[in-house]
Amino acid sequence: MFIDKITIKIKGGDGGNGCASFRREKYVPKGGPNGGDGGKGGDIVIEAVTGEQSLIGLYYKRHYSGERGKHGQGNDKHGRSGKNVILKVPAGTVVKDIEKEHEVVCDLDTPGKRFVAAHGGKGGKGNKHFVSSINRTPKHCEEGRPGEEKHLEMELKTIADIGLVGYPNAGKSTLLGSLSAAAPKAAPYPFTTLQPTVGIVEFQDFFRISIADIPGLIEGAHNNVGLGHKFLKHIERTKVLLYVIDMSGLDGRNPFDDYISLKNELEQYQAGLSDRPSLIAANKIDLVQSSENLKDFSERLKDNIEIIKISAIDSTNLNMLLNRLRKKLESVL
Ligand SMILES: Nc1nc2c(ncn2[C@@H]2O[C@H](COP(=O)(O)OP(=O)(O)OP(=O)(O)O)[C@@H](O)[C@H]2O)c(=O)[nH]1
Ligand SMILES: [Mg+2]
Repeated sequence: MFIDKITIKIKGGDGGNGCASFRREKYVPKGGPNGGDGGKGGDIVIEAVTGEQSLIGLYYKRHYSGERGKHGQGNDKHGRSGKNVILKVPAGTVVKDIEKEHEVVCDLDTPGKRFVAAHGGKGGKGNKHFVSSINRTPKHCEEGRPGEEKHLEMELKTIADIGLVGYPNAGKSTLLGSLSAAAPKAAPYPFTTLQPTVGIVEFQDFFRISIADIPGLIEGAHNNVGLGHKFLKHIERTKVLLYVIDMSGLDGRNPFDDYISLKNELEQYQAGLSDRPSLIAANKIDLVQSSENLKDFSERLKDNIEIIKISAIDSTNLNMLLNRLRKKLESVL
């Protein structure tokens, strides 16, 4: 199951209570107060990690509490602090506070980034802190403070260098499979891909690019036709778009119309998205129908955008495609 949006409730651990006690020892009259402080409650920490591509890890359990701080004890013994709880989420998760009108609290956009989402409460002070010139035997001590409580929404917006955009069956997953070690499912029917997948390509000089494959888009996606718009958030944060166009037209559509309506869908989703640096992969060039269609496509294309003809299945021109993608990416880094 792929989960890219969930809400959770979290609470930092309560602080432990301070202690009121007095030193009682043989031959030490009026030993004075010696109540220890309570320990601090555990924090709830949210951390971005690699290797996760979904929020499924938080799907079944939605409430988290930090451990309570231990109470202070006599003999100046401080209570131990409560343990922190660390929630691991995929890099790219945006955390919002539901009670503050969905204000963004943290964008965990890089692996390793972490933040304290709910602080544990402070421990209460023991009675020895309340000694004064007029009160040498304070019986007062503090209670621990309660931990912070938050109601959070977490939304995963994949972060990748390149986003693949295309109609169902255009060959996006086949392409990602041929380019990278990722093994996304590819099959001759539309909507094979139901969740985004990120693959990594490493060049000989160890330069790496990440490529996100998302479910196919069709005209009207912004009105929730097909799988709708909801996956477009996973290309929103890519730097370069690669339109993957099926040049064979065997699915009964004209490749140029496909390109125009894809651009239109992107624009409907977010104004300006279709202006992002882009390339076109004219796919399925191994099929006979493709050459004629590509000619027609190139003639009608008015945008200043480079077309690279490829066959994802035969790996034709994929090195050239990768080099062009890299150049494009380096021009925006
Ligand atoms: N002849 C030919 N077939 C291809 C090529 N690339 C992909 N295909 C075939 O096209 C079909 C669809 O490929 P997918 O990679 O699943 O397409 P997709 O764009 O990921 O489709 P969705 O996930 O449904 O959006 C599969 O049967 C592939 O084998 C190609 O270069 N040439
Ligand atoms: Mg696919």
